[in-house]
Amino acid sequence: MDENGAGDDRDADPRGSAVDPLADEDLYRVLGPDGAPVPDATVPDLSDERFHEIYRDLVVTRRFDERAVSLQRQGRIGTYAPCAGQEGSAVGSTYALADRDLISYQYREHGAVVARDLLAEYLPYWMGHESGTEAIADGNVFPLNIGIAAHLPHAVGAAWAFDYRDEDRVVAVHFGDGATSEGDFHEAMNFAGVFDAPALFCCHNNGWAISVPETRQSATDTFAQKATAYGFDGVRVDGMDPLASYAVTRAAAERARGGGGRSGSDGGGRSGSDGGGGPGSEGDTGDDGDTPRPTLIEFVEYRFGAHTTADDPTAYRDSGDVEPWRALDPVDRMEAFLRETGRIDDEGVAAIREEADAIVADAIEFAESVEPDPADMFDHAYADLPPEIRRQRDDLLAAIDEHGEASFRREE
Ligand SMILES: Cc1ncc(C[n+]2csc(CCOP(=O)(O)OP(=O)(O)O)c2C)c(N)n1
Ligand SMILES: [Mg+2]
Repeated sequence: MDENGAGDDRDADPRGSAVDPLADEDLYRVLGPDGAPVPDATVPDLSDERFHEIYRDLVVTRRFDERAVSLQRQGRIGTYAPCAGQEGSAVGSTYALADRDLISYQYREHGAVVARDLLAEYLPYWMGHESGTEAIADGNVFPLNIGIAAHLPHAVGAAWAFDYRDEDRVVAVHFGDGATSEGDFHEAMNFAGVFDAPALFCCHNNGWAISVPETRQSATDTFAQKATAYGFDGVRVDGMDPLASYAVTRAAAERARGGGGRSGSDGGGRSGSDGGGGPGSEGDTGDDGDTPRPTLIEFVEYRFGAHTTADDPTAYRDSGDVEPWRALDPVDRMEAFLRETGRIDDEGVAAIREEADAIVADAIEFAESVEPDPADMFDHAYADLPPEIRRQRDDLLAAIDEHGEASFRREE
């Protein structure tokens, strides 16, 4: 250890990533970099229609991302967190859940919202309308969370409540590598382990927490192994492989439902399960039987773009750092898989791209048609407004009455 308490490995290349994307054999994979199944891969047993839907949602998420960055540059949405490179884990994992399962995400897993078919409802949030986060709740998606890891205890509480009420629902809570350094992460993990909460801890190790590389985030070899300290399994998967992400999430969801005992799902889980053993799990705790158990899933992936539209990644990483990861592009790999297995041709790809463009264009048109209501900012946080907040709301409404709504709108 040096005087900063860091080991040699982490000091050697503080800007580099600990993972060689092409060589890391500890990762659970279904698809190789070229999209062909790796030797001995278990390809999830899904219908052709389901494979096409996964591919379409990957393309929609990528297109949404490009357009969202562009909209931000035009001043049509606020600060945005790009997800290019990370679509495979968000989309693949959501397809492994039932529609009744709850998703609690950080702020970058837009693919999960796309896979729940809530893009139009969601986009208004990024335009400053609270109605955008309210609407996705109807699709069992919690509002996004900016306070790093603060949503994890809430998500575990929800999971525990589902178990307590004997509801067959699990919670997938998404967060980043940086979030694992927060106390909330450890408290949530401990609680879930002790109380058998049906929670899936989906850690997106994208190499960076803004400018802090994963090598400076933790002294452990992997993020998955942190689960051992809390008495449940950790799984490490190629998060840029949508089918591997599907498979490990599916297995973790089965475990959270109590093995085979209480499984059975609708929505994304319609097809056959890949078993409850947890492909590639580290620190197997030997949990069998009907007790719901949580799982920590480390999705190893890479953020192609900036942390947010307010960030300049060239200040802390070289563009050459990104290149090796582009070989694992989740959208390209899924397309190559479909082509290679005869499930899609040029015409099919063109049709899906056209459909994706239309879905995103419609979502933008819908979001831009939402009329802002200044009083919205007081809604949705409380079932009943506390007196002080109600007073502020009444004051605002009185001022609008007196001066006119236009006085409260920004000049375009
Ligand atoms: C409690 C808290 N501390 C600091 C921040 C500032 N912050 C915003 S994003 C971020 C990095 C999070 O990194 P990670 O969890 O890896 O997620 P990623 O952005 O890579 O998806 C930080 C430190 C915050 N939002 N909340
Ligand atoms: Mg990160």
